[in-house]
Order: sequence, then structure tokens, then C-alpha cells
Amino acid sequence: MTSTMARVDKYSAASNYPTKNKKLIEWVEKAVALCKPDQVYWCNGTEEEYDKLCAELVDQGTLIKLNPEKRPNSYLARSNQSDVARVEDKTFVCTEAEIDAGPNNNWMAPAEMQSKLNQLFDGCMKGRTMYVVPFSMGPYGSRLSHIGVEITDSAYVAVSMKVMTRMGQQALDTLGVDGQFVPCMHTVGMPLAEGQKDVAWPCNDEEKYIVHFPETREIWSYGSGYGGNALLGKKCFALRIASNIARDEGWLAEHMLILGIESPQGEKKYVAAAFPSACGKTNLAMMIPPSSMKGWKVTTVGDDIAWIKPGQDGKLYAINPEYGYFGVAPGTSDKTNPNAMKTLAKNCIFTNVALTPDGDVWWEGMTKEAPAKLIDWTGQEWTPDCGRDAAHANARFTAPAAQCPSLDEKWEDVEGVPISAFIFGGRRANTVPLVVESTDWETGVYMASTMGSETTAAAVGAVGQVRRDPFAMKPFCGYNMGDYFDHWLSINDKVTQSPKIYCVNWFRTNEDGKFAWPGFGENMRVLKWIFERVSGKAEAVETKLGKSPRFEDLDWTGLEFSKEEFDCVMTVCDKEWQTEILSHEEHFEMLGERLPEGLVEKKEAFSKSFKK
Ligand code: TSX
Ligand code: MN
Repeated sequence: MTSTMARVDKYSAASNYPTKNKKLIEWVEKAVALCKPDQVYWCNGTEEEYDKLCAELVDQGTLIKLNPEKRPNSYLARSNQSDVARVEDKTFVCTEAEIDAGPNNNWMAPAEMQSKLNQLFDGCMKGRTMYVVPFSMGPYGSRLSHIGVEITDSAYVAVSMKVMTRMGQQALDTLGVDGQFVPCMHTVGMPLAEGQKDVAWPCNDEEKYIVHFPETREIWSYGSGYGGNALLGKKCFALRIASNIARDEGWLAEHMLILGIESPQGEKKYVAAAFPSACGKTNLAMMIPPSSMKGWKVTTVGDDIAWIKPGQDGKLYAINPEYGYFGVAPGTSDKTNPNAMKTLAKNCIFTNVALTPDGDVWWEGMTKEAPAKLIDWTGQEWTPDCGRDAAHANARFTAPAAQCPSLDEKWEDVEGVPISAFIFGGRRANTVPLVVESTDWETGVYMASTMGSETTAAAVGAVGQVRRDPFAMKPFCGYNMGDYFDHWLSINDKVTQSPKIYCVNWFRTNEDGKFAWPGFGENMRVLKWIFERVSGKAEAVETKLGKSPRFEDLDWTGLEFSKEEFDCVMTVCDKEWQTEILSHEEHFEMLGERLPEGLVEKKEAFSKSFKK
């Protein structure tokens, strides 16, 4: 890298820094002294810098440049085979009191963890370049946005952060002399000895630590170069640390997609929706309504994270703090998500997908027939009959949000978009109906706090077991889940027009074990009902769970779906719910002493109603 790109020698004068922020300079100098990199490079976020870093990564063997005719300006990375997913058992929330981290987090005392990290990070960047990566979560100029700075010894992380966040000089300019930022320390944990050759995907096989200090708002990540372990703006900052900031300041940092629904009359409403993994969240965020529902449109604000604040007018306003999509590739196709496929046409970084002979990418589910020959995600030759997956099940794309055809016009609005409804979903073969509207805020919080999803083949553990994942936040809530429920209950007092709360389930099966609901674009029929409910135009009937549409309350134009089929996806069975409530009780017992009393009372009330 040339000197004009301001790669700063570690002994260079302070006047060379691209910032005058005192806290930042101090922090970087301390990090340099601890990690002992060969060089320090401050990222400016330009295209030239991105191209140069990618070219270096190609030279190193970390990235493979894809055929520019098939996939312009795009790359493939193959990770170490032991570094393919988030490491939940190595993820820590370090609060002074263990109870504040809660039963939903691994905990260690901050001083003890800090001393462990100081040992691990001592000299961890020897033989490497330290990249200082300034970024904004959320659009510049928004009161909802926050600045972070990631220090990393991975150029793959630096270029991925350019796609996933608003990265570069503007973040430093926004900080000014005394602006606040969240410091995010990251190392792959593989220093290079004098003359030691690097590997394509450096990481540490022995030790990995993903550590959050909510009380000092710091993140330290050791030993992994993958996804949420390494791109610290996303799960670590925008969810675990931001959920703490949000609780303290009276807003919400949620694991939610945000989408816009536009009626044929041009009326627009926004909803935010939380789903556990393997429910097709990105597919819903980018869904295309059936053409038979003339004039109904869906637009995308975000596919994964929402920061939501009460506004002056008593409504909740949401931004997507991210700048790109880091989505699961397998299963994504022109059938399941045509907008995603168009988003992936260029300027992407793919990780752990397969490589085609003509220099393009492929993954399971992309096409009906697999190509005759591929190089799989481990770099080996692959044929359809070889018995292995070509792409890793958790293979990812990293794509600029701006390339999404369904992108909402307000996706970068500094005010955010007003939220009319919250939707909570899960994958349930039975018990949970296609859609139900909660009677009030507290009941909605109860439903979200008990939401669950059945395990699929992609997850560990027995297939078909219900795993509770409250608000889809179990792995991402940076404090005690009981306190988090309490915070959600309190949000209703901070607004005058609180969104209605819905539960949905696209995954009910019939007596043949087949999916009883067509899903995908046909989910628009449910979204339309929700849209009309929050406009006060659609009807509903009381059920034991809440308010539900009758068959005639949904728009069936262009879809053959009988009353019998509708009953199959809507039935609320007392017997199933008696078992369900017992399972809620077990789940609540696990959450322990900080569980809000109001939710326990809701459970009692539901329990009684299903015994009648
Ligand atoms: O993403 C999904 N959505 C939401 C889309 C907007 N998926 C994929 C989930 C895996 C990540 C779904 N799968 C959905 C859904 O609504 N529904 C189903 C179940 C299903 C699968 C296939 C068919 C119907 C339902 N039909 C045929 O294959 C023909
Ligand atoms: Mn997610």
C-alpha cells in the first residue's frame, strides 16, 4: 500500500491521524502498544481503498475474484473449516453483577475477562497490519445513529465493513474532537512470526472470545474472522451493546426486518418483524406480492436489525442501522427471493459458497439442478453425486443494500419510518395460527416473550423440537432477558400511538405433513389484513389467543385456497395450547427472578382460558 493512502507508521506524529478525537487517538495508541502490529492503517472508506484491499486479499489467497462478466466486482472467500458461524458458547456479556447479564448470556466478571483479553491481545497482531475502521450505524445526521470504530487485523473484515456499514472518513468527521464512539477491538488471533507465511483464512483454532462490556460500551473479539464474530457493527454493536444503550435511553434495538406496505390508493404503512433463524426473514423483507393483488407493493427498509425510538408525535420511528445485507445464501433463488438475487448481481463478497467452472457462485437451492461440476466451499472438486454440500449451510452473501430493487425510498431517512405494527413469527408445524392480533400491548409482549421455532436440519439438536427464542433476541439481548421484557412493557407508556402486535406462522402443516400455507408472496394476504386492521378497515373475531381474521376477511383474489384449508392454518386447539402453556411455564422458570410479574399473570390467564 502506498504512503499516499496514509498507512501510518506506529511511531508517526499525532498530526498524521485523520482525526482529532482525543479518546479515539488514545484508544488506537493503546491498542497499538498492546497488539504490536507491524503497521497501522486508517480506513477512509473510498472505492480506491476497497479495490486495493480486495486486490491484496486476492494476492494473499483470501479472496477469489469472480468472473467480472458473470458477477462484476465480486469476490469469493473460503473460511477455515472451523470458523463458519457465530460462537454462542464463547460469547460473553461482562457486567459487574452476573444477574445483569441474565441467564440468557454467558458471564464473566469484567476485571477477570479484561485480564484474560489483555493476555490474548498482547502481541496478537505481530507481522500484520492493524486497520482502524470508523463507521456509522445508521444514516449520517440521524438522531438515531451511532458511531463505532473497529480495530482489526483482517482486511477481509475492513472490506466487509465497507459493504455492511457506512464506513470511512465521514464517521471520523462526525465524531469531531470529543464525539462518542463504541470501541470494537478485533483480532483473528494469529500473529505471524518473522518470515512466517500467512494462510488464506487466519483464525485461532484453540481460543475464541466474543466479549461485550455493556457498562463501558466496549466490544472485544478474539480468534474468529467470520460474520457476527468479526463484523462487530452488526450483532455485537447494533444488537448486544445497542440494546443496553436503548434500555438506558428509552428506545429499542431489535432483531427485526422493516418493510413498507403500499396500498393501491398509495397509502403507505411500515411494519417491523422479528423471526428466529430459518424462517425466511430476508425473503419477507424483499417479498413480491402476487400480481393478482393489483396495486399492492412491498418495499424494503432493512432485513435484520431495527433501531426504534419514540418520536415527538407519539409514534415509534425505526431506522435500519445497516448499509448492506449479510444473508444466508443456501435457499436463496429466483423462486424464493428474486429481489435478493438481483441484489447479488454485482459488488458482493460471498463466503463459503461454491465456485462454478466459469467463475461464478452457486449454492444449494439456487437452481433446481446443480451444475455438473463445482469447486465446493472447502476448495475441493464437487459433483452432484459426491454426497457433500457444495456450499456450507451457513454460507453468506455480503451485498450493498442500495442494490435491492425493492428498496424503500425512505430507507436512509434520518427521521426513520413510522411503525404501525410489530410482527412476531416462528416456525411451528401446529399450535400457532397463521395470524393473530394481540388484544393489547401486554399480551403482545407475552406472545413475543414466549415465541418459539421448531428446529430444522440446519440447526443442532433434535428436529422438530420447539426452541424458545423470545423476540428472536435470545442470542442478541445484551442484558438480562427479564429486564428486557420489562423494558418492552414500559415502551407502551412512552408513546401515544403504539403499534398493534401480531403473531404469524407461515409453517403450519396439514395431516399429510405438507405445508398448509403457500407462503412467500402469498403472505401479502396476511400483510394486507394487518395493513387494514391498523387503518381500522378490516374485521376480526375474538379467539382465545386474540383477534383473528375470518375466511372472508382475507383477500383471496388469484389464489385457490378453500375455507377448509384456511381452517387448517387458523385452528387454535385447546389441547395443544394446554401443552404450549406448560412449555411457556418451563421457559419462564429458566428466565428466573427478573421476569416481570405481569407476564406471569398473562400466562395464568391464558392457562385458565384453555381449560374452559
Ligand atoms: O422464506 C420463506 N417464507 C417467507 C417468504 C416471504 N420460506 C423459506 C423458509 C426457509 C428459510 C418459506 N417456506 C415460507 C415463507 O413464507 N413458507 C415456507 C414453507 C413452504 C415451502 C414450499 C412451498 C410452500 C410452503 N411450496 C412449494 O414448494 C411449491
Ligand atoms: Mn439476524
